[in-house]
Amino acid sequence: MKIVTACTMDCGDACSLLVDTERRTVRGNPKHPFTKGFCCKKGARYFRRLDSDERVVEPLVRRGEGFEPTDWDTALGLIADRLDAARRVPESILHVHGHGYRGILGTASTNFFERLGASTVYGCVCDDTGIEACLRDFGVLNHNDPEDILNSDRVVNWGRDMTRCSVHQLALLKQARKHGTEVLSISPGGDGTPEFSDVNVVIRPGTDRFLAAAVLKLFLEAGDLNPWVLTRTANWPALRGLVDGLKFRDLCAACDVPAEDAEMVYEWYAERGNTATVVGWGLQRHRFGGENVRFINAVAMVSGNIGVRGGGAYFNISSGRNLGSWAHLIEGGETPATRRRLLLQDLGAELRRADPPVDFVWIDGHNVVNQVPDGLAVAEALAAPFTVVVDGFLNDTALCADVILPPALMFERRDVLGSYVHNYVNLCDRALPPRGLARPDFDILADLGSRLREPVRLPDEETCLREGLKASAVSFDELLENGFARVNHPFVAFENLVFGHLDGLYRFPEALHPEPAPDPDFPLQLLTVVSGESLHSQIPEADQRGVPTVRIGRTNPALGVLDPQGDVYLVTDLGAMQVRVEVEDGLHPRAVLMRRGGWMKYGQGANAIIHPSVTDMAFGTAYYSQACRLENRQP
Ligand SMILES: Nc1nc2c(c(=O)[nH]1)NC1C(S)=C(S)[C@@H](COP(=O)(O)OP(=O)(O)OC[C@H]3O[C@@H](n4cnc5c(=O)[nH]c(N)nc54)[C@H](O)[C@@H]3O)O[C@H]1N2
Ligand SMILES: Nc1nc2c(c(=O)[nH]1)N[C@H]1C(S)=C(S)[C@@H](COP(=O)(O)OP(=O)(O)OC[C@H]3O[C@@H](n4cnc5c(=O)[nH]c(N)nc54)[C@H](O)[C@@H]3O)O[C@H]1N2
Ligand SMILES: [Mo]
Repeated sequence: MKIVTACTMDCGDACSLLVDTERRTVRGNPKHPFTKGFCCKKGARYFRRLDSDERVVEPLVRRGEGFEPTDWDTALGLIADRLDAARRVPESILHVHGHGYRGILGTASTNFFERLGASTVYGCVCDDTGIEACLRDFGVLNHNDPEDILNSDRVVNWGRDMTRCSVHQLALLKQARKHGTEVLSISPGGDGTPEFSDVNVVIRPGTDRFLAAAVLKLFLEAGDLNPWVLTRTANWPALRGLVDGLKFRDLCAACDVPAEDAEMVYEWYAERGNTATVVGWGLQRHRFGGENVRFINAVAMVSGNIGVRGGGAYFNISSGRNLGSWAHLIEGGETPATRRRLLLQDLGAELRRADPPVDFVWIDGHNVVNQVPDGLAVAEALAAPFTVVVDGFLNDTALCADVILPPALMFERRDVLGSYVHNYVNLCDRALPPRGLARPDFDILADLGSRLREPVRLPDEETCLREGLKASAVSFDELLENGFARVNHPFVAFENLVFGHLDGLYRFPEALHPEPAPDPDFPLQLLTVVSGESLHSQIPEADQRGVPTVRIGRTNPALGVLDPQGDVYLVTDLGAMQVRVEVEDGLHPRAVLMRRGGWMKYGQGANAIIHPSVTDMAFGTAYYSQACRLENRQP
């Protein structure tokens, strides 16, 4: 049978998919205007995950160092007793939820634990730094329709590796190029951007704000700025004053971009016609990631490319903007006015010092031990509380659990979800029964809630879906029929230069922070970038054997003393791991590139040696500011 469903993985392409349940194949829905009949490798191979021998398909309870299978009644009975005891001090409960699965029903655990008054986490491992930067500039999160890239004369892509993170944006860009759109990409190199770019500019990691400021400097010097654009901004004199006081050569030196290249970027923005700006997620995973995004947005604005067809600045939209909440329909429990919040990026230390202590932890959709910095500290801290992990695989987080509950995975449950790139809402229909004893997260919580001494009752699934769709007036019945629905938003964001701030004006950044000087003991920078093969840590275990690979450029100073063929260790202030080194052209000399997601249990998880540190905005994670070195000697 062929069923129209959708991908619930944390990826902006959010594809509508056709699943053939007999042949166990997946392809893109040809009727979906964004998916256009094809899907990426991680979607196409999803049956490998569903049918994997490694999958957990029955509840497991800890017995000493290992786990024993049990039935749902026993598992949920045990959990309900622990939760009832912990409810006496609601803060002693901690809920940690990632975006391992998305959707309207996917918010169930968040809504459930909010009702219990549980502690939660703050801080972000993904895109909040860039979002906060865009909110400060535009006053609201929005961008042109992704299809508008077809109207661009030029695209300046600041570090988005679409060959891996978004093959559907890549397809649009390729289509645009066929009709003459030119693409310039800026990145530390070693990625897939040359595949779709006419020109590549190599930049020192973390320093895009200086290149953007250099371009602004050239705009100021050229002098023919659009007065209408400037009247639509609240603080142009502040930015002009700041840039006036900076020297073009110093700015180029700060980002290691040759003056000719910075002039070229300026020309791409200054020439006749419209230039779209794409802002990748990588450049906001740095200490001054927010400022990087703000200066890039400022170039798009000053060059007159905001609010116009073929222009715009694409960071992302909110995947929840077309969906509403159903939390108010829950019965029982009481949402408190404030909740205790622990900093996600430093969860190990936060758990250790929590007062009152955390006694009960529920983790779902998040391989938190593997994906947040200093993961080993998180693993260690999870030993004390009673920990429930809802996950289908024995990954680094599940191994810390007292009870592991097997969730139904995508295609085995129903949900509805949006995208952080496009404006379609997709139905993720149930194509298959859950494998083994697995159950949808929503069911698990509904069952658990009804077992509590003071029950917490979830509405039925369809009520939640219908409630969630009210926000965008999408009809549930249309969704059932077509598998997707378009939610209308203006094709061009910020037309007439009206922004989301109360006064309707745009805001420029007013400070440019210097990049911290490199530490002589750790002169390189570790970039743990996405992999095209899988989503984050959702990697088959068989693919994780052996020593992980890092890539460095031919001009990397480590090569002066390093024998790349010998045993090599990647060393940070937090520890060391063995790696294999590949040397290639075009990488910035400071960059050490590693594809993220490998598990610590196989000696692969880089977050074991990445220090907790926050970015300049919204408590994002400065993963890519991690200083490191490579050496042959085991430290
Ligand atoms: N070093 C480093 N680390 C990073 C980053 C980085 O740049 N560098 N960036 C990060 C980014 S961008 C992000 S978004 C985060 C991602 O961090 P995570 O959200 O932890 O991402 P995943 O590794 O995909 O883990 C999701 C988990 O959800 C599980 N899952 C899948 N479907 C379901 C379901 O239906 N129900 C339940 N209960 N579980 C399910 C999967 O099996 C998987 O174990 O990590 C970040 N970590
Ligand atoms: N296949 C696949 N697709 C995914 C995901 C996945 O895990 N696998 N994850 C999804 C999620 S949650 C996210 S957040 C996105 C992430 O998608 P990406 O934007 O690709 O994010 P990153 O992997 O963090 O960033 C990698 C890119 O940023 C560049 N970069 C790093 N530092 C800098 C810098 O300082 N300046 C510039 N100009 N460039 C820099 C790198 O060269 C690389 O090309 O992908 C989504 N899509
Ligand atoms: Mo992310």
